[in-house]
Amino acid sequence: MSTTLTYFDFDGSRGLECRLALAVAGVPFKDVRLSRAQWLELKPNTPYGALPILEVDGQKLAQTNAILGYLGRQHGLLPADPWVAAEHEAVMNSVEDLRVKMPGRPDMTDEEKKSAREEFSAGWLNTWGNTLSARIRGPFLEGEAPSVADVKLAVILRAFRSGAYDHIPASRLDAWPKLIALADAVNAHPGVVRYFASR
Ligand SMILES: N[C@@H](CCC(=O)N[C@@H](CS)C(=O)NCC(=O)O)C(=O)O
Repeated sequence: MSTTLTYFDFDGSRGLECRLALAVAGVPFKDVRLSRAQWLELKPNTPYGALPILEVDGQKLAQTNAILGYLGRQHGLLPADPWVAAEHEAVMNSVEDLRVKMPGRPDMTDEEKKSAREEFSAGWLNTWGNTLSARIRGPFLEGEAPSVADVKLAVILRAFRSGAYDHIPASRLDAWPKLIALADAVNAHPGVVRYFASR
C-alpha cells in the first residue's frame, strides 16, 4: 500500500494532525511538503482547493476530519462502538470550530483583535475547555487507547502552548490539566516520538 500526505512545509495545524495520526497508526508515508508556489500551481486540480490531501494507492481524500476518520477506522484509532466513535468525531469538529471562531479578521486593528480574543477566551473557549475536560477519561479521551481525536487535540494544544494566538496567553489551556495530560500522552507516543526524531 502506498500512502502520501501532502501539506505545507510546516509542522502544525491540519497537516500535522494527519501526519501524526499516520505516525501513531505506524503507517509509513511519503511526507510531501509544498512551497506556496507549488501549492498555487496544484490548487486548481485538488478536490476542495485546500490541504491536507491523503493519497492511498492513487485515490485522493481531502478534508482533514474525513482523513482522520478514515485513518481512525482503518487503523483502530477510533472506538469500535459507533456512538463513541461519533463522539470522537464531534471532538474533532469542535477543534475545527475553534479554528474558525478564533477572532482575528485581517481588517481588525490590534486593539480590536485583543479585545475580541479576550472575550473569546473568557467565553467560547472556556466552555470548550470545560466540555472537553469533562469528557476525558485520561490520559486519552477513552482511557488507555489513543484515537485520532486525541491526536487532533494534541496538535491544537501545541499551537496554544507555542503562543500562536496572540493576546491569548500560551498557558491558557493549563487551566485544564486533563487536556494537558492528554497532549503530553500523545507527544510521548512512540510513533510520535519517532516521527519528530526523523524530521
Ligand atoms: N475544511 C478543510 C480546510 C482546509 C484548509 O483550509 N486548509 C488550509 C491549510 S490548514 C489551506 O489549504 N490553505 C490554503 C488555501 O486555501 O489555498 C479541512 O479541514 O481540511
